Amino acid sequence: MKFKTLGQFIIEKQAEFPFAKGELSRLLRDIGIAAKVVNREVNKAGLAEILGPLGQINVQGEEQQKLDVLADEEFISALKRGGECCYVASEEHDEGIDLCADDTLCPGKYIVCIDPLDGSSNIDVNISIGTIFSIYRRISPSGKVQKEDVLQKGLYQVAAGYVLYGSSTMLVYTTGHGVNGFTLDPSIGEFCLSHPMMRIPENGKTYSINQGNFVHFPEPIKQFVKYCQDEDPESDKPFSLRYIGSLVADLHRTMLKGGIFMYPESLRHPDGKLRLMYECNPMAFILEQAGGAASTGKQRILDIIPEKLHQRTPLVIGSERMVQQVQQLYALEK
Ligand code: AHM
Ligand code: MG
Repeated sequence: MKFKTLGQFIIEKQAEFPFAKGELSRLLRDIGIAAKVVNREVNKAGLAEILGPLGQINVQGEEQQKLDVLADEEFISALKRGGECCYVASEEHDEGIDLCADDTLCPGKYIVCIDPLDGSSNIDVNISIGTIFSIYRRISPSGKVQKEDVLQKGLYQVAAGYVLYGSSTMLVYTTGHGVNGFTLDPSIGEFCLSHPMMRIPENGKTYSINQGNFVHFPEPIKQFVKYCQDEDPESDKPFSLRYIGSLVADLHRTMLKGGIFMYPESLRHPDGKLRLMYECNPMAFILEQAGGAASTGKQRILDIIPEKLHQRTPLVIGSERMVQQVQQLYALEK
C-alpha cells in the first residue's frame, strides 16, 4: 500500500517513546474508529431518514439534530469501551460523564472534551460538518474525577484533533509534535496519511467571519474587517471573504491556505459564541502546532483558565501575522 494508515502511524509514533504504555495511542485509535462509524452515518443521512431535528433542545438552547445525538452516543460508547478515558465532557451534555464513577480502580487516566458534531445546522443542506476533540491527562491519581482534572488550561492538552466530514473525510490531530492529516479511503475503510506535518502559511489573503453581525462587532474587529476590504494592490487587497459557518471546515481551509477566522464578542454574544473546551482550545492547539496563532484578541486562547465546561470565548485564529494585526488593534484600544 502506498500510504501509511492512521493505525500504523500511531504505532510508529508510540515506538518513539519507549516508556509510553500505549494508552494515548489506544485512545486515539478508538476515536478514529468511532469517527468512521459517524462518517458512515453522515454519508447516508439523506437516505436513512435520520436527517432533521430530533425535537430536543441541548444545553446551549439549540435544537439537537438526530445526527448530533448519534455522533454523541457513538463517541461516548467508543471511549467507554476503550477503557483509557475516565471522563467525557460533551457539548451535547449539561454535565460531564464520569466513566469511573462506579469503579475506584478505573484505569483510564484521560479526560476527553468533545463536540461530537459541530456545525450541525449545516446537515440539512449537505454542507461539511465536523467532530472536534481535546484530550487531557487527569491530575488526581485515581478515584472520582475532580473539577481541576477537567478544567485545565488548553496549554495542558496532550492531544487534540478534528474530523472533517467533507467532500472527503479527514482526521487531523496533534499530540504536540506537529499536525498530521489523514484522509479516509472508503474503498479500504482506513484513514491514510495524506497531509504529514501540516503548516499554515504565515500570512494569508482570506478572512472568515459572519459579516452579517458587523454592526455588533467590537471596534478592533470592525477596523480589521475594513482593512481586509481596502484596495491595496501591493498587499493584494481587498482580501477574499470565505465563511462556511462550520468551524472545522472554515479552520481546515484556513490552515491549508492561510488566512484568519474570527468569531468575536459582540453585544449579542458578550463572550462570543464558540466554546472554549470543545472548540477553541483544541483548534488553538492544532493551529499553534501548525505554526499559526489563536487569541481572544486580548489573550492567547491556550492560557485561559476555564471556569466552567460550557464556557464561551471570542476567537481570532489563523495565520500568525494576521492574528497579530488583530491583537495590535485591540491593544491600541486600551
Ligand atoms: P454548533 O456547535 O451549535 O454547531 O455551533 C458552532 C458553529 C460553528 O461551527 C461555526 O463556526 C459557528 O457556529 C457559526 O455561527 P454563526 O451561524 O453565528 O455564524
Ligand atoms: Mg459546536
